[in-house]
Amino acid sequence: MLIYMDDSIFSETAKRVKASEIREILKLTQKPGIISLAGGLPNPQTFPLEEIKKIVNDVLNSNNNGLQYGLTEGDPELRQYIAQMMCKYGITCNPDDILITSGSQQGLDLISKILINPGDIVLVEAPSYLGALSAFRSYLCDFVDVPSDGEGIRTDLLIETLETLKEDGKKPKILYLVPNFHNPTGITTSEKRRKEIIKIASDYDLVVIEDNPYGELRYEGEHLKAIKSYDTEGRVIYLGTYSKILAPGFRIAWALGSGELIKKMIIAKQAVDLHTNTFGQRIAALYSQNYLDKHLVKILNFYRIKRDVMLSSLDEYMPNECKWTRPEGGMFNWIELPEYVDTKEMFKDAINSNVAYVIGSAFYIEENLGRHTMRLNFSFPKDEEINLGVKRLSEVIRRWL
Ligand code: PMP
Ligand code: G9A
Repeated sequence: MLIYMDDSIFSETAKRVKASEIREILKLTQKPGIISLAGGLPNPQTFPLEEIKKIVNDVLNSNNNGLQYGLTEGDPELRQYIAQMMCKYGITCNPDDILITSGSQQGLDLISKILINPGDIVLVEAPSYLGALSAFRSYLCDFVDVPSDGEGIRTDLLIETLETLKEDGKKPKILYLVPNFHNPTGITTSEKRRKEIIKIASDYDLVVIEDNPYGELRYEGEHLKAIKSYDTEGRVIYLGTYSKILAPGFRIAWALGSGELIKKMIIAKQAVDLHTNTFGQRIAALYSQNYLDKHLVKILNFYRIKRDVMLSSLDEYMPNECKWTRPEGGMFNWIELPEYVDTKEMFKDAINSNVAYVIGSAFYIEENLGRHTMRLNFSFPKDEEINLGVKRLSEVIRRWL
C-alpha cells in the first residue's frame, strides 16, 4: 500500500535539510568507467589491513574485549593518547577535555545541538565544508558568510561583517573554520590570521569551531599551531578524526574543548547514541600506540605523489583560462573557470565523458556564488587515473569555453 504523507507532518528541520551533493555524486560515480575526482575518500590502499587484523584478535582476546557498553566520554586509553598527540599543534590539554565522537560529523552535530537556537547566526567561510553546513542547518540557524583568500578567512571582512551585524542588533554565536588544507579549497590559514581570529573571537564573544580532519596530511612545510593553542578563554572547540589517517569506516573522531562546552556535548551525546562504538575505539587506541607514527610517514609519501601528479596534470592539460590552488597537504584542489562557465550545467557533459568532480556552488550558502568553480580530489584515484581524469576534464572544459 502506498502511504501519502502531507509535507506538514515533517519537522522544520526535515523540511529544510537537503541531500548532500557529495553523497549524491558518490552514487553517480559508482558507474563503471567513471574516474571520480569528486568524493573526499581516503585511498583504500592506505588502510593497514594486516595490522588491523592482528589488533582485532588482540582486542577480542583481551579482558576488555571491546564488545561491552562503554563510557560516553570514550575509551580512556584513546583519550589519553589523543591528549598527548595534540602537543603537535601546540595544544596542552588533558583527557577530560576530550570526547570521542562517531566521526567529526557527529562533533559538528553535537556542537549545533548545544549552541544553536533557531535563528542564531553561524559565521562560515565562503566556500565552506558542506557537511558542516548541513549539520548547522539542521538546527535552523541563519548563516552569514565571509570570503576567504590564499591565507584563509579574510579577517578584515570578518570584522566588517561583525560590525554591520552589531549595528543591526545581531550577535553571531559561532565561527566555523577548517584551517588546514581546507575542504574544498585546499588552502591553509596563515599564522597571522590564526592569531587575528582568536582576538576577534574574544572581542565579539564567538565560539570558534576549528575543524581539522586533514592537518596530519602535510606533504611539505611545518605544522602550524592550532587556533586552539592560542585560546586562553576556552572558546575554541577543536575537532580531529581518524577518518583520514586510519580508516573512515571506524567512525572514530574527537572533540576537544573546555569546561561546560565539552560537558554539555557529552550530555547531548548520551541522548544520541550513548557512546561511540567501543570495538572501533579499542582498535584505534592500540593502533595509535603501536603503529600510527610509522603509518603516517607511509601515507604522507603515498599521498604526496598523488598531489604532485594532480598538480603536474593540471599544468599539462588545463586551459590557460583556469586557475587552481596548490595545497601543501590534504586531499583537494579548487579550480576556478572563467565566470561564464557554470560547472553545474557542465557536470552532465563531464559524466558523459567519464569524469566526475564536485560542483563549487555546493559549498556556498548563497546559491549564485561559486558557479564557475569546482573541487577536485586526488587522494582516491590511482595516479594514472588522476592524469587521465584531468585530461578528460580539460577536454570537457575546452568545449565550454
Ligand atoms: N569536516 C571536514 C572538513 C571534512 O572534510 C569531513 C569529511 N570529509 C568531516 C568533517 C567529517 O569527517 P568524519 O569522517 O570524521 O565524520
Ligand atoms: O563521504 C563523505 O560524505 C565524506 C567526504 C566528504 C567530502 O568529500 O568532502
